Amino acid sequence: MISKKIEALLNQQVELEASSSQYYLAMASWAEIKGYNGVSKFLYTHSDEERTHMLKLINFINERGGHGVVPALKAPPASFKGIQEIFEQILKHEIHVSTEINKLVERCLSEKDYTTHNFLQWYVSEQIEEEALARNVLDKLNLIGNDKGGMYLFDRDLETLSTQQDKKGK
Ligand code: OFO
Repeated sequence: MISKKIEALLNQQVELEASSSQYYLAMASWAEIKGYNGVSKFLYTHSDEERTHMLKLINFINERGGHGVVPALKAPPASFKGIQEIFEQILKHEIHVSTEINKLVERCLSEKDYTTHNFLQWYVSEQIEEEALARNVLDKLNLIGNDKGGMYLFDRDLETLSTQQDKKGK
């Protein structure tokens, strides 16, 4: 059984994962209409992953005697300045998500809720990966600069990356 406080905090995390999914979905759709097929595929996959993160939380809350609540969400932005800006926003967003996960972990320790603490370890590792991935993509974009040919190859690379993510089946 989880405490009311932990249940509320986990539900806040449900909302954050759901809004991450919507955010990346908006980015994917924008990239698609701008002709960045690889980037958009990568972002669609990323959006799906975030939905999985949300579902995992809902299922856990329910298993532990709470109620995973489906949240109302604010609309994400519809357009973006460019690909660089998108990945900068992703990195910023993921750093924020990591901070929230860490707060939750701390709270579990102070309440001696070791079961939820254990469950959250998956998210702790996932955040390390997500931040590293965003940094890695930004490094590539910085190398490319304004080179159009480089951007074409980058877009193709991201398509491959999204297929790998798909296979990982998160
Ligand atoms: Fe759910 O990992 Fe990103 O936000």
